[in-house]
Amino acid sequence: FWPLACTLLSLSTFANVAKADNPIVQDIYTADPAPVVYNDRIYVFTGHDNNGATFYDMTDWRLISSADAVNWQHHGSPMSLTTFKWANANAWAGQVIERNGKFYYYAPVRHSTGAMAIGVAVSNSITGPYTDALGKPLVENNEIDPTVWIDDDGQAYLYWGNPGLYYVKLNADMISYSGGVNQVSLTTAGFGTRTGNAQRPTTFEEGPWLYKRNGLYYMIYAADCCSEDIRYSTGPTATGPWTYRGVIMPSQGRSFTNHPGIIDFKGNSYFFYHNGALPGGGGYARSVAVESFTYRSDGTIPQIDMTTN
Ligand code: FUB
Repeated sequence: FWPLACTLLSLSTFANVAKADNPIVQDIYTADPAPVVYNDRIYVFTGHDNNGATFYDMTDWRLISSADAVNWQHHGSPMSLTTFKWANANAWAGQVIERNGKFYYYAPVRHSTGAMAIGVAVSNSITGPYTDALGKPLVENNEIDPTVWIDDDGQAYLYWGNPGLYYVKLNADMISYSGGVNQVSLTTAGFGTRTGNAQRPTTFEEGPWLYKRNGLYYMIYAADCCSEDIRYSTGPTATGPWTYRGVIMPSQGRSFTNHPGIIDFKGNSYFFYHNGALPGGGGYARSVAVESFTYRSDGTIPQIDMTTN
């Protein structure tokens, strides 16, 4: 591994948003950031766009970490498509969570039968290597983009989706669930109104990111494809009901997708996303970036613009 120096710059035109030196990985294309705080470090799991790709023909995931959100250490590849013997393509947007000293990596891949499915891999170390926990999909309904959250009462939730939004209540073992698959009713009150797409009347597209902060549950997501922006909804419980809150990051830059991840770390809040900012960048050559921001006093999130460079 080697460190990549990034420098926080002065406040931007938005008084509560600070700019970092982006993208935070500059030697390869990365996408779909999933940050997690562990042992006083931010670990960011990412997808990996291959050079010259003309689709999301991704074959491994990458991991970087930082103690200060400025200097990033590269950890290589903690997991690849070959981890899931039953999968044959599409190492897409995953997320890792720790429970009782083990790390669980939820990732969407294409089952060799043809449908997208979500696998779960496990490791004793956050940096991996991760091994398939089940030898088969955890859930399979041809949808993607898992996000995982453990509530204060110990109940873990796994959401995922495009074009729907679904969740299961994970058991304490984190590799099974009870109660079946639940589909969230995508109402315009909950997820905003999209125009010009009769099949998708709300703005929700994909890439959900669930968390709780100061008693409020947040569902952040890529919206209004294509090009995507990032929007969010909030609710009083991990299963809603959800209230639409608006746009966080407008559609900007050369990637027509975006994918959110939000954490608090050492007194600051960080918004991770991707764009096409590296040379040669675009829809299938994306780059992970980060902006720090401050929640408003009512818990709402200000508009955050991409670093343009
Ligand atoms: O990286 C492949 C797909 O593109 C992800 O699953 C989506 O969220 C979009 O970013």
